Amino acid sequence: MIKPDGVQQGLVGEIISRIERRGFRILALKMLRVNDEMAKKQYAEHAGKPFFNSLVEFIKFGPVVAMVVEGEDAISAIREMVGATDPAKAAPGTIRGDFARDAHDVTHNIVHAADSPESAKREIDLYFDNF
Ligand code: FUP
Repeated sequence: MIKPDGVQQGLVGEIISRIERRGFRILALKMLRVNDEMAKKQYAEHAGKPFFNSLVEFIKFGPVVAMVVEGEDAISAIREMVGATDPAKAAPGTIRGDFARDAHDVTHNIVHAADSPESAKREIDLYFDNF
């Protein structure tokens, strides 16, 4: 998912290009506004943590681009392309390392990528009908 800050910074094309150039196939893609219910489901594993409310508010503040991506080792490879959660620690060449370096906190980190087949399925079900 390209988060609201990524969309606002005009990075939609750049991020999609990086994914395609690495040989992954985009099977579905959609721009949408995440509502409160979706946001809380997406981040259910973080419920109760100190940053949960700001994370939910952040993902709702503007349109996002949700994608279903397919390819060899897609989950680990895409997470490697995304970079460390904290933009200040993300390596150069990663999406966060290249574009989120001046983010003022960890929440503003441009992209989200599922971290397991289970979370990928849950998130696909959340954002795409009848995929
Ligand atoms: P990631 O999988 O890299 O997106 O990171 P996590 O699943 O650990 O965290 C989900 C989101 O919570 C991150 F994108 C940013 C946010 N977060 C904070 O805002 N503060 C924290 O201390 C940790 C994570």
